[in-house]
Amino acid sequence: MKTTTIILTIATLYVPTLIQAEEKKNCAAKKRAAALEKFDADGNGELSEEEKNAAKAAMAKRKAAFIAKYDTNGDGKLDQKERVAAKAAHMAKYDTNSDGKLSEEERKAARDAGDGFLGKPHKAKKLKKKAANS
Ligand SMILES: [Ca+2]
Ligand SMILES: [Ca+2]
Repeated sequence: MKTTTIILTIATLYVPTLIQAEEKKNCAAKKRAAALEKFDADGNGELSEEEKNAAKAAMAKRKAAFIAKYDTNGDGKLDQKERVAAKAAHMAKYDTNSDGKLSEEERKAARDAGDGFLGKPHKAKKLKKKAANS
């Protein structure tokens, strides 16, 4: 009985961590695959230094455009309130079935429109939690 309780407690504590780690890993793998698809100009399945630099430049440009769009107080960065507003605008635009989440298809639609949310889904979840608690 005691052993079962201990095992259940350990499982309860560590399973969410493992799931989060898995989500992060999947997210990173998807990002890598998307970057490869987009920036592997010579199609050799790897990113050369030049291709990596092109990818970095494109990301920096995208990030600057994103910040400019949602930086309502004009300080050149996004504070938590601006990020939450950005996320809300993004959800309003791409959560086409209005379930309050972005499915893989909805996320893909945003990416295809060149409007992928900056930040990982698990980070967006954390932001949402923070906003709910404040
Ligand atoms: Ca700002
Ligand atoms: Ca949805």
